[in-house]
Amino acid sequence: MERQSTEDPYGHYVAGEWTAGDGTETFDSTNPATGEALATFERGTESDVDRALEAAAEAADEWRALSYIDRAEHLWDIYHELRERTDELGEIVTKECGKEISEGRADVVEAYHMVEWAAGNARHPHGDVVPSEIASKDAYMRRKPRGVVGCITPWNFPVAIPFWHMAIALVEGNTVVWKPAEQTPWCGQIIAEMFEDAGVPDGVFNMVQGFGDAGAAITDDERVDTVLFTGSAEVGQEIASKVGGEPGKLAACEMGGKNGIVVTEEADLDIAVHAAVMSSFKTTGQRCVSSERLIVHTDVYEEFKDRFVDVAERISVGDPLEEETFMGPVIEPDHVEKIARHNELARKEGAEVLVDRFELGDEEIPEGHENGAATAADGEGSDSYANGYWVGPFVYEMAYDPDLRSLNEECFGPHVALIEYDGDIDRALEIHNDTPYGLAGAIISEDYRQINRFRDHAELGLAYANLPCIGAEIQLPFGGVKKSGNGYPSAREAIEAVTERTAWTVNNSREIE
Ligand code: TXE
Repeated sequence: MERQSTEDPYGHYVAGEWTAGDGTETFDSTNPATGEALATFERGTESDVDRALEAAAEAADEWRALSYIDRAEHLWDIYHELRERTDELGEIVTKECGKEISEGRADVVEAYHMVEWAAGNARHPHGDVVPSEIASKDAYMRRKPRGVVGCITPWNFPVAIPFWHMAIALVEGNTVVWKPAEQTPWCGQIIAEMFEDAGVPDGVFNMVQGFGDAGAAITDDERVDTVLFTGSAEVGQEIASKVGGEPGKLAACEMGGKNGIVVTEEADLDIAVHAAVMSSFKTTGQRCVSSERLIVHTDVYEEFKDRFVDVAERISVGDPLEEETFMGPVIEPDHVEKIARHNELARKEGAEVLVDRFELGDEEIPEGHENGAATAADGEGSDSYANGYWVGPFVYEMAYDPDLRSLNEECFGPHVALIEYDGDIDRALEIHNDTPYGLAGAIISEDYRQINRFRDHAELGLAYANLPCIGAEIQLPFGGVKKSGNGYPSAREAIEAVTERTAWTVNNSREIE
């Protein structure tokens, strides 16, 4: 059923139609900078998911029968739309998830880069020709789509991550049922409109809005062949064990981290401070690759500390729509509380607090704002930002102890520990690797021997040298080890999760074996 009036909630996109679904509940998308509702959405139920899966299963045969290149044509239309609407969609990302505006646009840019990669890949070789043991035989590895792919995505990259999952799944010939994060349904709505405008055949792409129960209805259903998930370690672990435990089903999950940056004794401290600031505070610390542990050699510790603290004290927190803002708000009130709990835990465990701007005090108020409230000069009214979800940097030093929860549990906010180490790179690696996670990390060093040792022994999926630990290029694998994930729900490696391999051997002679 089409939305009848602008008062109606936005619905789900199933089998090529907009539908209000069966649910009786709705939910709002909220601007984290103001606390204001942006739009209202239907909350998907199990039966809404059921219809979406039915549509995806029915559309699967026709979609896989198309050539790679025909499937990619639809994605190219979406690529052009994402490019043309980057500013508009980037602003919606910022309004809905609070990341500052250049990051909002970057989220869309990353999405079209992924679509470009996936659609371009349609013209590249798929599979392998391998030598046969017998001269008269040809031996190949061929790929086939797995069928229906369920995609579950988080709020912190509300446009890029859905395309990490879906662009590859679709070009490889699968149909998709997607549930956007409940915090960013507006981005979900616009992406679904793009699929509609691109004329993607009915049932090939389906979107159900909703919460974790709708997500679980997707992952638990037997019609789903592969689940691609990005989100928390808890949910990812649950999905990986449920789905991964079933024969014939696959899950590729990418979760969070407790990422570290190692600064060695001869590091260039300009690079080190820049890398630490970008990695700890960009996206207000809400990236899976954000660093929450800075492991610094004793020879440079004091100087690094002074310089890092100086920036953390001055960094601008404010209106994410302003280009000069460095940190916007965090996603929701629960997240403010979660960060407060982590700050408190660090204190209880003996942290020496160096910067505490959790509650923005009068002297720390970003220009143009008062207690997080926009001033009249912003043209937004005097208190439109008063109800936003604001927190500032929290920096502490902590003597390393493997049992400290604060050095092991992900906060997902601008919360960062400085840990001093004495000794060689192996001591730094011992501290670095001592977390249950293994997603991303960096080394800042001028010594290639230390850099190479870090590359080879840091327990990570993404490793950087003399760079912030902040993102990845889409043509590289994106995923982690240990509690950070199993598999790679993006780029080239995601092809493994969304295709089956057939070992295909052909006898070219008339010999009977
Ligand atoms: O994640 P969830 P949340 C971490 C970060 C953050 C914490 C919680 O520490 O504070 O996770 O964030 C859907 N079956 N990261 O609550 O709950 C859910 O509806 C199937 C790191 O956002 O994992 C949403 O669409 N699906 C991360 C998606 O899973 C379920 C980014 C993510 O939600 C489900 C985000 C279930 N049982 C958070 N329960 C990163 N890797 O960057 C929830 N969902």
